Amino acid sequence: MRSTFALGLACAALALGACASGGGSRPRANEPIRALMSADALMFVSFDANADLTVSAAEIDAGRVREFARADGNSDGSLTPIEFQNWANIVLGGGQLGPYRLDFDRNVDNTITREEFDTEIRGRVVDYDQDENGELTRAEFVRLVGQARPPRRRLTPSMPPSS
Ligand SMILES: [Ca+2]
Ligand SMILES: [Ca+2]
Ligand SMILES: [Ca+2]
Ligand SMILES: [Ca+2]
Repeated sequence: MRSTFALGLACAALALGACASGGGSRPRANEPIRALMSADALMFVSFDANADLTVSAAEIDAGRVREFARADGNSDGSLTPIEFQNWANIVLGGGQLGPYRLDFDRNVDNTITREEFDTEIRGRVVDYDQDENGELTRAEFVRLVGQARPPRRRLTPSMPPSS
């Protein structure tokens, strides 16, 4: 699922420069550098409460709690598809870019539990945190086209073991 997500991003908005149709791998002079950003970067950047341009582990924890509360419109502790969509519209700039609902709802029961939400956010932090210092800097959100790092394997405790 995440590989198709990354492929989709290659041509999605927020890519810097046009998504060339040629697909040539060698950049030419004057060709804009193409980079990928996922809409979750918009959210993570907003977590930087003290505006030091680094999102610390504590800021990530606080932001995760805040965003779940924001998304959970009826405060029942889980997110329906409509609640998720409303949240994505305002926090992720609409539903066109990822992360998508099923990135969170790993057991596909149409409910995003708090655990599923936390697991996905934590996993995304790990994916971004290139230097593994637990903090996110802006450079860590940018991946050049063709150099996207494969997502690391992560534990998804809410998923049943695959048979
Ligand atoms: Ca900060
Ligand atoms: Ca709810
Ligand atoms: Ca679920
Ligand atoms: Ca880092």
